[in-house]
Amino acid sequence: VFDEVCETTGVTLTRFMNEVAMLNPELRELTTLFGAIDTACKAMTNVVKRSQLPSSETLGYQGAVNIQGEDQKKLDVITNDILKRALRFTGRLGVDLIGTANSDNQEIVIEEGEKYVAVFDPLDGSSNVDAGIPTGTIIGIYEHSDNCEIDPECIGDECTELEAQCLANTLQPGTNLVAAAYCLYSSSTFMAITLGNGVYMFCLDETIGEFVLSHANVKVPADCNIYSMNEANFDKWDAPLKNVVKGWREGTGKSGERFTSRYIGSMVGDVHRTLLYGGVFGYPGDTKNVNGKLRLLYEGAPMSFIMEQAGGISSTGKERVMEITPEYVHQRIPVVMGSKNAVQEILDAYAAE
Ligand code: P6P
Repeated sequence: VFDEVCETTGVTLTRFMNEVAMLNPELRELTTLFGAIDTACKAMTNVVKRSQLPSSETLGYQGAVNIQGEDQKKLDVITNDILKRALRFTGRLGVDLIGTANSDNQEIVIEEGEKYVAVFDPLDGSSNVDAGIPTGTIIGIYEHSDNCEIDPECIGDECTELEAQCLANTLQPGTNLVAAAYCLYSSSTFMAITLGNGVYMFCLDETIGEFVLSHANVKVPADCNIYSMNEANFDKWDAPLKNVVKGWREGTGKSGERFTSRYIGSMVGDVHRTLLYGGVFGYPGDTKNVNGKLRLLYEGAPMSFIMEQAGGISSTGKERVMEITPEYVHQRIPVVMGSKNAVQEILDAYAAE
């Protein structure tokens, strides 16, 4: 189905989604959501690229901290609002839009009876944006597991318990994802999507204001000698991982070749490069942070869905990331993902310990 759509060049995201919906009527509601994501990513790339201009209103910090205690940047809040507004007005969402930029009293939007719930990280890697380093938006879309009976007007504490019930509709494993996407704000603006039938990448052509198909049915190379991790944590990693990375550095690993290290410190950029060039991106657990740093629900699971759909592997080192059910919205998870033969070296090392 998707290959038929991709036979010609110059396929825009809009046309791609319309043709997918024509060929798969059951995906029609889902493709409507991507119209909103398309618009939101165009708006966000503009905001991000203009954010460093002296005249920009988006410089600096909001003066608050998010639920992880990280300083909130004005850009975090603005991109969160852009995405929520775009998704909300599709009328296709059933529960809340869990953005990391919110504080813990998450605003809940209920459109009864609709089919989907979106989780997202509106501007992942935002601490890099002041240096012009790539950042991105990560989105996961689940089917609404059951209707949340909650008063949309509720505020403050009385929501807390109800909110937990509502959020339970988002506490689903990655295997329940029906779609995932990321937007990458870099030298080009990319959008990568999967609806469970391969990964399709689109590049923003600013002369026409459209995302144009650039890579159809992406397949991550099975082998590639690149590893992408924050090596400042090396001494705190597990022994199996340390041994594999040492082998890669010395050229004594399975491939017998020396690996090179590439790390942007922005997940969307590192994963995008891994999808196209191959290699292994990871944020493993360590003695200080046993679950690493990446959040399962709106970083680990959606990016794992995309990586697996491209023929890669995504694991905690011991189990498939997509099979883990979050216990709470901001749960963190160790992740190693990428070229299946290289990631398999890590999995074999853990299995042998
Ligand atoms: P470190 C960004 O804050 C982020 O969540 C990911 O985008 C990125 O991969 C990771 O943290 C970088 O963390 O500790 O290497 O700076």
